[in-house]
Amino acid sequence: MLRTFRGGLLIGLAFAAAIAAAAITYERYDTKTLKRTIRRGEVLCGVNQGLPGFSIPDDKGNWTGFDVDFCRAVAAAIFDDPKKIRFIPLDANERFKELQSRKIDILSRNSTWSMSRETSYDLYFPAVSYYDGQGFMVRDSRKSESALELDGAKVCVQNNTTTQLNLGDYFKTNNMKFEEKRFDKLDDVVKAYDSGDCDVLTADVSQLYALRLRLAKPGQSTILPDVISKEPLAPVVRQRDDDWMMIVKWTLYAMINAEELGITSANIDEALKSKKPDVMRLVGTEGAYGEVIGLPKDWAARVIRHVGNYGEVYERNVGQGSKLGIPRGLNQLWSAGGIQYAPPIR
Ligand SMILES: N[C@@H](CCC(=O)N[C@@H](CS)C(=O)NCC(=O)O)C(=O)O
Repeated sequence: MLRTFRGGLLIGLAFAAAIAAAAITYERYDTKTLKRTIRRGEVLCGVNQGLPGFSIPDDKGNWTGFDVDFCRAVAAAIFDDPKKIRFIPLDANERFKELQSRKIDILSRNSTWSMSRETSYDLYFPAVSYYDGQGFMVRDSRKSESALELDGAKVCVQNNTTTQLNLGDYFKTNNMKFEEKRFDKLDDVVKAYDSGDCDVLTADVSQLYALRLRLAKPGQSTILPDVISKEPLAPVVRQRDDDWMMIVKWTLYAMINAEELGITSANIDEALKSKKPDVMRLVGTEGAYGEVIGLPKDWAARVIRHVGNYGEVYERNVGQGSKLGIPRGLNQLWSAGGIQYAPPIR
């Protein structure tokens, strides 16, 4: 009798310990980002400290750029107000740790989606916002036409980036030598190239367009046509907060679907009156797709009204009409020759 009682007690204790351990494990993960964001009244968005076209503050501290607009879109979906956001500038080294430690809730900072970044920091890249690749910028006086002519060159690169890793791979694969000049700060990379300490600056091609604008004589440097890597740039969130991840993922997909359906910030009011089923599902006049992810029915209409569709955001910040002038390329919709492809809202 006593033995059965003791046995029961032990099983009970083991159970309690298992439940406590599970609770502690659970605590390690943040599952309440949306709740905290609503309570706080603003989205915490980690961005690049200063990359024209992607994220850059003006003298008054107003941020603009492609990555900035994506966070504004998330704020618009949640609050119907793209200004309910705080931008937190982060360098290449600290970005993933700061997301993991909850200093920010979305990282929208020209970050390449890779397997080890997801696994090492318990992070998740919900969808690709910009298909990029690594390239090289050289001074015209060098008269190089291809990256294969860079044997023996001095190459400037930033630390803690996929860029630095690809650089070594590329020269090794092509049996070429190079002298690597590594810097922690992007400013130092640009300065070293501008002062002639390096022959070549390597970065994601989109960044080369942005960085060229910062040179003393932008007209005297060329971006070579070679693209040596895949750099799928994506927003980043913490793992195991699926509700938050779904909001970030579907905000981007709503913007891409809106472009495909021809809905823009200028015609959103007409779209709200449309009787086309796919338009109605997107803008929320049919179904309750937003509600399932913790948002109101018109979440996507809010995004399109305040920030615009994917193409509008691309063109305004980095497209042919902007200072950067980057052709749409891979980031064109799949239906127009690119690979931007959003699953349907239905
Ligand atoms: N997409 C690459 C490169 C991203 C990156 O951080 N690039 C550097 C320049 S090569 C940058 O933007 N630096 C700005 C800074 O650290 O302030 C990655 O995710 O590692």
